[in-house]
Amino acid sequence: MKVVADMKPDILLVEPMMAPYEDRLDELYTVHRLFDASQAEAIEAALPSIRAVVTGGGTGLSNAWMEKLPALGVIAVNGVGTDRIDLKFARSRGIDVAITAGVLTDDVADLGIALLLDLLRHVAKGDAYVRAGKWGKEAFPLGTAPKGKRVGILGLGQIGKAFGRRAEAFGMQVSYWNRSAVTDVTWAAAASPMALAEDCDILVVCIAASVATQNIVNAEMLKALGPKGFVVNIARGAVIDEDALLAALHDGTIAGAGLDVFVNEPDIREDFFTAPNTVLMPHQASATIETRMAMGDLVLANVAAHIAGEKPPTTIN
Ligand code: 8YV
Repeated sequence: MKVVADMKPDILLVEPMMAPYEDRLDELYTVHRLFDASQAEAIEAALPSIRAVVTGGGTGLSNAWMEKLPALGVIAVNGVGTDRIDLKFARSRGIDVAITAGVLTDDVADLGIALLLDLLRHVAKGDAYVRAGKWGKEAFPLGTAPKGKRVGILGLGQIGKAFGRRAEAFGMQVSYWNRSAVTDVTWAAAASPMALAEDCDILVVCIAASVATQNIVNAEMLKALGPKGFVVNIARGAVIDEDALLAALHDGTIAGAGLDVFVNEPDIREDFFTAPNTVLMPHQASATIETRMAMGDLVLANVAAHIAGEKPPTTIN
């Protein structure tokens, strides 16, 4: 006789989620954890019956994996980025790709502001200075006021707009460049990414990663930004030419950078560790309890809808 547990649908969890959401997945499904090496054999055996994949925005799912999963009907992304998923290929196999649309916008914009303020006001540097017992013994550098500075937002989607609204509250001047026309803002639109870099003090990268936007921030743009200019990246590492960025940071072509994302996470280039005036975060922009819960709810809803034979509510392909 079959036990009930065996009748639960099989799903593949590519990277960990908040514990209550993993618990809920375990209640409803037989969860195969790709990040748990001890499960490798069991996953191999379960490949034909896996009906849903839960993955992160930065991790996605390769075509090779989709081909290994004949029963796969939904990829539920715990994030909004789909740059690591071939959406057309998924569609051609009848696989819905669903994201956590709308719920992480504010937190990602907030982290962008945190990075910007840190660059200008030296929070991380001040913390290290105090802990090292240097207060009163060594001079601490003056900061730079955000008020009146020009922020150039590359990619004016939901996150870019949320960042712009926040920057305005700090008295900053906002301009942007976006691939398509944006009609619901009054900020100045730059004619090109290069024109944006030429006319701003802080270049804030919010653009979605794709083949078209890979390395869109290149050596020429960093040169145009100049030795007083900063870069903040809350999008994806791949939208900036990392060789050019590291060179520009180390040789003073730009003043510094606040980075939440990198090309090869988590094994990022060691040159970042010694880059001057640079604040590094381990890809945390959406990582608040509140937002990860809202994201978890959407992931659960998307998987449940597919298993129930319905369209996952935030399908995008
Ligand atoms: C998450 C993200 O950190 O939304 C995205 O695309 O990269 C982030 O929100 C990631 O999806 C969690 O794995």
